[in-house]
Amino acid sequence: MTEPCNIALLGQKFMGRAHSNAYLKASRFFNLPRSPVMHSIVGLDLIALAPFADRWGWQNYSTTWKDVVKHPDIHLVDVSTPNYMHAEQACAALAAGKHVACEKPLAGTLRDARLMKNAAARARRSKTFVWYNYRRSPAAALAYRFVRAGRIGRIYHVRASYLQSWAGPDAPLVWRFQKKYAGSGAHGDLNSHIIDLARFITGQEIIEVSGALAETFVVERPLPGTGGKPMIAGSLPPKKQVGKSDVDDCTLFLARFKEGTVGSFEATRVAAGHEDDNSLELNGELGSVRFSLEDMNVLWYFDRRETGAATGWRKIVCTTPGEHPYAGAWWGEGRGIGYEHTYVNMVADMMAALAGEEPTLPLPDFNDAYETQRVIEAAMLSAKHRAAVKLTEIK
Ligand code: SOE
Repeated sequence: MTEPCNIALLGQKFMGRAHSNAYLKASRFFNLPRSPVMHSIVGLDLIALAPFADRWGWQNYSTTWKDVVKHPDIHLVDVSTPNYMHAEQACAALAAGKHVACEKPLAGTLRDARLMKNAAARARRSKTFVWYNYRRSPAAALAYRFVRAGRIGRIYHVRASYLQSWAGPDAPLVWRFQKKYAGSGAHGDLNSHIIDLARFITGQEIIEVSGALAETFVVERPLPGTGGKPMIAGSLPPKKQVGKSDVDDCTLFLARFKEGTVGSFEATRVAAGHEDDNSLELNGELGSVRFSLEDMNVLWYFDRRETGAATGWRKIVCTTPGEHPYAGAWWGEGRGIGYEHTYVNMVADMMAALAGEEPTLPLPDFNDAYETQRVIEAAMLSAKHRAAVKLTEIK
C-alpha cells in the first residue's frame, strides 16, 4: 500500500462529480506512488451532500469548508467551487500547509489570481495544481510531444477556438453568467483552456494581445427554477422571472508570441452545432498539427517534407501503449478514451508529483496558471479600450 493522500473536495456540482470520479478511478488504472483517499466532500447543499458522499465513496461530508481545509488529516484540498471562491479557499488551505488543486481559471479576477500565486510562493512545502485537464487528452498530449520534439519546426501560426452552444436564450442565469461570481463569461471559462493549451504545447509566452472583441448577445436570462416546464405533471409552470447576464457570450482576440508566432483565439458558448469543440491547429516551417476535443483520440499531422501524390494530413489514433502518453493505462490499441479520463490522467500525474516523481507531462501550478490569467486580463482590456495591450503592462 503506497502512502495515502487524504483529499478534501470543495464543490459538489459538475466539477465535484468529475473530480470524484477521477479520484475513484485513478488507482484502478494507474500504479500510483501515492493513493488518493476520498476523505471529505464539502458543499452547501446539505440535502444532496449525504447521497453524493454515499454514491462516490466519500468517507465524510461537511458544509463548513473553513474547518475541513484545516483538518490535520487532510493532505490535498481540491477547490472546485465557482471562480469567486477560489482565492479565499485556496489561500486558507495553503496557509494550513495543504497541497491545493484548483479548478480553472485560476480565479475570476487578476487580483484574486495574484493573491493565490503569492500565497503559493509563501507556502514552500505545498504543491499547487490547476485543472487544465485537456493537456492530458490523447491528441493534445501527443501534440505537445511532437511540437516540443521539433517535428513542426519553428511555429508560425496558432489557431485556437473553443466553441460551445449550450448558452442560448433559454439557459438559466446560473453563476457562470454573473460577473461577480465568474469574473467573465466564455472568455475565462473557455479561452482560459485554449490559452493554456497554446502556451503548453508551444512552450512560448504571449507578449501582446490585440483586436479583442467581447459580446453579450443574451442580456436577460430566466432565473433558475422559473419558467419552462411545470415541475409536477398537471401543475402550472413556475412564473418566468428574468435577471441580467453581465458577462461575454463570446470573446475573440489576436496574439503575438515572444518567438514571433502569431495566434488567433475564439471562445463562444452560442455557436449552434458545436457542442464542446475545443480545437487547436499549429502551422510550422516543417509541418502542422491539429485536433479537436470532440474527437480527442485523434491527432492530425502534416509533414511538409513529404513529397508525391500521397502527401497529406496523417490521422494518428493516439491509443498505442508505449507510443502515446497515458495509453498504456487504458484499454489499448484503437480503444479511445473520453472527457472523464482527462481528469483521471491528471489525478495520476498529481499523485506522481506529490510523491516526488516526474508526471507523464508537466502539470500547471498557480504560477503557470497566473500567466494564463494575465493573458485573459490583457484580452479583456484590449476589448474594453479597443487597443493592443502588451503583457508587460499586466503585472
Ligand atoms: C462549461 O462551459 C465547461 O464545463 C467548462 O467550464 C469546462 O472547463 C470545460 O471543460 C467544458 O465546459
